Order: sequence, then C-alpha cells, then structure tokens
Amino acid sequence: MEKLHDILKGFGITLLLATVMLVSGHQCGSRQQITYAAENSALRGFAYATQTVRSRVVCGRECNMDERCKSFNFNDCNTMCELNLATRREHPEDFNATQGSVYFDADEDTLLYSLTDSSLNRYRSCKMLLDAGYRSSGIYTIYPEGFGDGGLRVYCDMETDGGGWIVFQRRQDGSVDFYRNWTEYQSGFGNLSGEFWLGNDNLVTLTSNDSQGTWELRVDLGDWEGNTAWAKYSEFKISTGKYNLNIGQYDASGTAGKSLGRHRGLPFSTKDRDNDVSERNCAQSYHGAWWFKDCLRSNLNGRYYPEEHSAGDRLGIQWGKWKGHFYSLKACRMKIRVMGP
Ligand SMILES: *[C@@H]1O[C@H](CO)[C@@H](O)[C@H](O)[C@H]1NC(C)=O
Ligand SMILES: *[C@@H]1O[C@H](CO)[C@@H](O)[C@H](O)[C@H]1NC(C)=O
Ligand SMILES: *[C@@H]1O[C@H](CO)[C@@H](O)[C@H](O)[C@H]1NC(C)=O
Ligand SMILES: *[C@@H]1O[C@H](CO)[C@@H](O)[C@H](O)[C@H]1NC(C)=O
Ligand SMILES: [Ca+2]
Repeated sequence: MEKLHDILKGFGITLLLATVMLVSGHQCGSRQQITYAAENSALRGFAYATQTVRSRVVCGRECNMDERCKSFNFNDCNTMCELNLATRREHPEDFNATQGSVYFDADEDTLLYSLTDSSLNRYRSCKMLLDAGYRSSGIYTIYPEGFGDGGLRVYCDMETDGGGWIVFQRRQDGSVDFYRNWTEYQSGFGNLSGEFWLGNDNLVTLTSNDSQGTWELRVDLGDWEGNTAWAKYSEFKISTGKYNLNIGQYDASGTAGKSLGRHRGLPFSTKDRDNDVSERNCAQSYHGAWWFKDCLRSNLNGRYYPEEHSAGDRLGIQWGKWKGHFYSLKACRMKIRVMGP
C-alpha cells in the first residue's frame, strides 16, 4: 500500500511537470530548459539580441541554442523576441509588469509571477506587491481605494519583518526640515528616497475605511552607536478631521518599549495648530509635530541633531522608553501594513 502510494505520488509529480511543459508551450534543447512563463511580465535592460520571430516557440528555440541566453521576453503584439543575459531572480528590480509580454526562464518559481490582464499595475498595497513577487524595497505606485487612477507613490519596505510595509515617515540624515505647519503635514513633504512625511490626508484615506482592512504600525529606531529597536501596534488608524491617532495593542516582543500608548486617541498638533491638552503649545515647546498630550512620551518628528545625541534639550527625535527624552535618535521609520482580513 505504502509502495503504491509512492508510485502514484511520483507519477503525479511527473504528470504535473509534463503539464507545465505543455502549458509553457515548448521544451527545446537539453542545456537549460527555459520553459517557465510569467505572463504580462518582462525583464528590462539585459537583452543582447532582439529580433522578430514567428512565435514564442521560435523565440525559445533561439534562446536554448545560445549559451549566453538565460531568459527571454516575447511580445505577443509585435512578435518581438528579446534574448537576455540575466534572469528575473538575479535582477528583481528590473523585472516588470508589461502588458502583452511573456517572460521565460528555467526557474520554476517564475510561474508564480504571471499577471492577469485585470491585475496589471493595480496593486492596492505594498503587501499585495510583495505577494505578487516584488521583493525589492523601493518606490512603487499603489492603487488603494480613494486615490483614483493616479494611485499613490509610496516607499515599500519589502525586507523588514516579512516585508510589505508602506513607509510613511523616515528620518536619517537631517536633510529635510520637519518643523512644519499644519497644511504641510496634511499633504506631506520631503523626498520618498530620503526623508519624508507621506501626509496625514493620505494616512486617512489609506486607513480610515474599515472595510478596506485593518493596519498594523511598526516603528524602527536607530541610535548613534549602531543599535536598533522596534515597536509594533495593531489596529493603526488616522481619523479624518484632526487626524487622531488610533492604535490597538503594543506587541510585547518589541524592543523599543511602549512610548506611543499615551498618545492614543489624541489629535495631531503642529506649531500653528495647537490641539494638545497642555496650556503650552507642545509642538512649539518640543520643536515637532505629533499627537501631543501634555506633552509627550515620544516625538519622532522632532529636531534632527546630526552626529550629536546628547543635545542637552528635549527637542530631538525621541522615544522615551528606549533612550529617554534627552537622546536624539539617528534614524527612524514609521510604516504600516495591511493585516489579514
Ligand atoms: C521597470 O524597469 C525599469 C528599468 O529597469 C525601471 O526603471 C522601472 O522603475 C521599472 N518599473 C516598475 C514599475 O517597476
Ligand atoms: C505653511 O508652510 C508653507 C511653506 O512654508 C507656506 O507656504 C504656507 O503659507 C504655510 N501655511 C500656513 C497656514 O501658515
Ligand atoms: C532624495 O534623497 C536622496 C537620498 O538622500 C538623495 O540622494 C536625492 O538627491 C534626493 N532627491 C531630491 C530631489 O532631493
Ligand atoms: C469603504 O470601502 C467600501 C468597500 O470597498 C466601499 O464600498 C465604501 O464606499 C468605502 N467607504 C468610503 C467612505 O469611502
Ligand atoms: Ca496647548
């Protein structure tokens, strides 16, 4: 019985492989079987030969006959055949959704990267991009509900803690001034490749509609000695109006400590819009913009002190539970990810 099971299993796998070969259309050459297809995709920038051929089968034959050929793109519309010196796996950042093109190589995983016509370029979040095979952190356009045809340009962190994060704040070198007014925090500022704030209105549109999913928040911190720490909260949501901070549970395995819980439920304040509960203007007193109360346990939008952590004041980038209020951090990132439905 055991034996029969093994035989059947082996047969099943053979059958599966045979089906893959058939579906992919060809199995030419014995050197490297370049047979796995990703529909609506192409590898850009590595073609060493381009020619018009009759069909993808002919294109595959050309590739299999040439030692240099590691993958190829075939365009169904103009029957253009591009032979490539590299593969998708070697250069994931150059592997793109491209309508009408089919990419082939010898890597079985390539099958997973096929895109249907309707899903082309229409990923709603960094998490969906990640699940579709985009593994490089960088700038992408996503198309969440509420952003229309133009979508939203974001920086996706595809590496940290499983990846799939939309980064909405980053500090790393002090190149961008974060002591800004209400309208600037509202629409966002800075540079997605460097330091930036994605914008409170964008955060509202992304997170405030519960039927679009719930979000988790992750904060990554770095000090001047090369140490890092992180904190995570479930159910992150920014409400419309005064951009109140809604967060759920602190993840107890975090290493940075709970320095945001005291800001739970509070409205956002900037130097020109005092929504805090203090008699002072906390944003002015602490040179920042945050969900201040009376005034703070954290403020990641504080003043950047380059190469100097012990600023001697409490105006810096701070996360009290990790480094106290007099220590101005070297780097921080705030990011959100869609949680399971
Ligand atoms: C597609 O590839 C090109 C060339 O490598 C790159 O510049 C571009 O950003 C990629 N586009 C997407 C959407 O990944
Ligand atoms: C906010 O700052 C921008 C840029 O400095 C400026 O153009 C704008 O007038 C300011 N808005 C208010 C309400 O002060
Ligand atoms: C954006 O930031 C990156 C990294 O700091 C920098 O190389 C680039 O020049 C900046 N671009 C602009 C337009 O400021
Ligand atoms: C929230 O999302 C649902 C489901 O996609 C949609 O039908 C609804 O119109 C959205 N609500 C708002 C206020 O945008
Ligand atoms: Ca006040």
